[in-house]
Amino acid sequence: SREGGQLESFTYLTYEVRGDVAILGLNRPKKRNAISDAFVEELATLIRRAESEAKAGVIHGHGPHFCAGLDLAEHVKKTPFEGVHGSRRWHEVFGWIQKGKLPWFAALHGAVVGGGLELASSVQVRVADRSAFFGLPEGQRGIFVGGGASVRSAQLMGVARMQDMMLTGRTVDADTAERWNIVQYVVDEGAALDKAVELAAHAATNAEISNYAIINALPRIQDMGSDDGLFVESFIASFTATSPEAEERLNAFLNKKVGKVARPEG
Ligand code: 1HE
Repeated sequence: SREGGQLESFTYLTYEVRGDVAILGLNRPKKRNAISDAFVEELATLIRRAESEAKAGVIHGHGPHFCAGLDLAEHVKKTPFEGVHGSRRWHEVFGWIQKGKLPWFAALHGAVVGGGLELASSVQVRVADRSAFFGLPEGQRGIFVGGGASVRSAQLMGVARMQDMMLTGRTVDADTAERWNIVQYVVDEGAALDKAVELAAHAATNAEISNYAIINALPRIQDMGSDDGLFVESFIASFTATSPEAEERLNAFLNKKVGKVARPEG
């Protein structure tokens, strides 16, 4: 069995599969997990690997922070056109997280800033511990967001809050981030990874086709007009409901072989 699978260390990341959950650890703690081009390529490889070996994924950071964003040392050496390609590659790879095969969960602590917030904005569910803080310092660095924040982070928190963060350098703590819809869970310091793995393990037990629709249809439907969105919803609803797996799962419920919907905890 894959229970307690082996932790593998690569140059920038660690990789482990626990049960049906792949766990990717950003592991460049001396540079606060700053993301270079080579880092993005290793992330790309491990996302693809996770898709073939697991049913859900978790991303977390080793060391004192989740992620300090773009590797600024590398950024200064680029031509404008190389910069465009670099940003487009972030979009492509983060796009595999946002609209790929697996549901992804982020466990956040310490700094979640710049490109780190962009990476966190790509997953479906974010868990922050109380040490987490969020910021978009691009304005002070003379740059702009390039890893998808204009779309994904803005959709989470709204444009006004994002402009406040970018213009004034405002950083927000975990509780404010929850209020602002940047994260969905706030837990005690040090508890984010376990919580994210627990949530991912649950998501891994959903029907794969339902997860695929949740991951891929919902963000696309948000980009459509309401009438188009509802039309597409009906086709996805029917396609999933008539699958053999749905029949099995629906019968299991009707025959009282599986649990009911649980009341919320606490
Ligand atoms: C880095 C980076 C980095 C740290 N690129 N090297 N991101 C930022 O503007 C955030 C910049 N970083 C920070 O504000 C702080 O490092 C932190 C608040 C995240 C952490 O502070 P701390 O005190 O724990 O660490 P530190 O001492 O500042 O950093 C340790 C080392 O990491 C140090 O290098 P050293 O050689 O002196 O040991 C730092 O220079 C290095 N380091 N962050 C390169 N980001 C696709 S577009 C996305 C646009 C962006 O992401 S812009 C935001 C970039």
